[in-house]
Amino acid sequence: MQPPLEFQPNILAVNDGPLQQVKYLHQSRPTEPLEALRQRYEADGYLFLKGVLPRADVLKARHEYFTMMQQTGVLEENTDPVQGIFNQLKSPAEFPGIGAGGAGKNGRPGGENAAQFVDLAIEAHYRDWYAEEFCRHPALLEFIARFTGWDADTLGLRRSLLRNNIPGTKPIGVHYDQIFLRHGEPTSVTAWVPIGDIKVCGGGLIYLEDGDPVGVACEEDFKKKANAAGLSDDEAKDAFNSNMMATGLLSEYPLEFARENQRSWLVAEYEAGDVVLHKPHTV
Ligand SMILES: O=C(O)CCC(=O)C(=O)O
Ligand SMILES: [Fe+2]
Repeated sequence: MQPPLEFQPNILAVNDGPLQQVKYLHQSRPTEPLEALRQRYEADGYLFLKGVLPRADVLKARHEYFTMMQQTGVLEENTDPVQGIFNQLKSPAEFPGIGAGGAGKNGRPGGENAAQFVDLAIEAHYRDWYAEEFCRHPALLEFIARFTGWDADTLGLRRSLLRNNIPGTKPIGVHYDQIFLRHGEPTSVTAWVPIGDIKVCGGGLIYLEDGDPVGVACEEDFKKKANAAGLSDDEAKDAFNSNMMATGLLSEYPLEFARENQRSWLVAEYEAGDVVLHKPHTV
């Protein structure tokens, strides 16, 4: 187990080393026939859709976010907030990403120096430009309603995370989302939405190739262990139960995890307006 790497801007690396053997996510268009899109989602465990949201609407959310965070000194001086350029004169330790395991259980990482940044980053989740306009964007809801066939019954879960890692901070580790949603049936769809353009090395989400069966097998394993240990139903549903890691993660070491499961990590360059949908057990 290695300590986290020094951040190098043009190297695609995870917690335990540079990623070799990466592959790219398959791209889809929201205008393709729904049946083809559904089949691809089932087969791959994800659907990477180009241009679902109007670019201007995504950049508006980005502008609002960075305008709000500017007072913490996170941005390089005399730059436009929408660019989101990190102030290299500052220590990254002052700006820990929310829920990246700093204090476990999506706690408040980083101590006193980081308090203002973390408090504002949490506050951002409750602002209308995020909770209403961005998370409930009509183009997203409309696509999901058609894609799933849920139509008018489509509901947005209130739990949503505005991930905010700056260069070199700790990302969330290897996981599938159902681990955090285990009180419900595994029928939800996650939409992962980049709030801006992200280069391949820029920290966008990476997926395990054919990861859904791996997540399903992990969940089965958790269930077996819970039974064997005599946990009650309620205890077994807790994402942080005694058989799991304190953070609810499968691993902090993506290279090792991919090797053990004999799969590659899938990466992509993302643009504002893109959306990736994925299944509840997709890793
Ligand atoms: O904490 C949660 O509810 C979900 C976190 C998560 O799945 C993520 O950030 O990718
Ligand atoms: Fe997730």
